[in-house]
Amino acid sequence: HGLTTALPTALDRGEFFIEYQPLVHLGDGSVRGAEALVRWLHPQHGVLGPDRFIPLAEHTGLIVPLGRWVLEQSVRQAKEWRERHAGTATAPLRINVNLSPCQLTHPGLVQDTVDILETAGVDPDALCLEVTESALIGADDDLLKPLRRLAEMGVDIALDDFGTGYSNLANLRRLPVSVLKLDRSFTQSMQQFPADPVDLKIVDGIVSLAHSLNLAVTVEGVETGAQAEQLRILGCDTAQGWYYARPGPPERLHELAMADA
Ligand code: G
Ligand code: G
Ligand code: MN
Ligand code: NA
Repeated sequence: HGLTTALPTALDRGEFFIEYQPLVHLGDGSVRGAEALVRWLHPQHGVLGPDRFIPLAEHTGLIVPLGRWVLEQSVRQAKEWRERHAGTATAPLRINVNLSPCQLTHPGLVQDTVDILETAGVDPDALCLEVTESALIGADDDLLKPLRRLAEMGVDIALDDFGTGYSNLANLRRLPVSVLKLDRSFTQSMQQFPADPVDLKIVDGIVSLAHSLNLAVTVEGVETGAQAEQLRILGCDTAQGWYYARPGPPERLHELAMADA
């Protein structure tokens, strides 16, 4: 349909933009960074979320230049926040960027990432690349090699939507990941206070395993204070969700970060 024909030129027409959703330290509530979430301002259909066009971009190969653009914009944005916050009590903000499976197999990934960080003058440890658990299931060494090189440089790799795939937990130690992003479904199970004891035990077990492997745990989809509090008690490190803020423009993220500095 219409999206298919408009997508290939949308990047050149400057129709994509990025919203940023804060990542909050559960221990003290401070903003530590943001996840970059791409949107398409379509001339007829208005703002479209990634679910409407990322699958299409993957199918047509546009995801490679689009993903590179998102990475470049996000890294430059992180640089700007860091400069503005220099000399304040705000922790240096970090930026999370989603990688689609097609980008993982694209040979330019490592060099593009290095170039983008160097050009912007941003430390690799300011960047976290999110890869879904399903993209890494059964991953062979060829697929993991670029991620390993990025991890060695200091880029964090997060396993996104963790717990939705067929997690072979023993497989985790083989992956060059340093962050688990627990899927929203775990957060939803913390709606009641106190949550179902079995759900609490499951999350408790995942957090213990993650920490024993030196992985940080980020929780997604936090919508209430009760969820935040239970996830904090369970030892989760970082949270993201509407309870803190919806995805929004970069200026909003700056304000949220300054508010608790
Ligand atoms: O807010 P939300 O509807 O924006 O995001 C929906 C999904 O789109 C999420 O699973 C997220 O991982 C994905 N997504 C958002 N931005 C990007 C991006 O820049 N690249 C890729 N590959 N996926 C993205
Ligand atoms: O990459 P990923 O699928 O995790 O992207 C995050 C997705 O979750 C985006 O679509 C974002 O808009 C959505 N999201 C972020 N916070 C919340 C929340 O608190 N509740 C719900 N239901 N969705 C959220
Ligand atoms: Mn994500
Ligand atoms: Na996710």
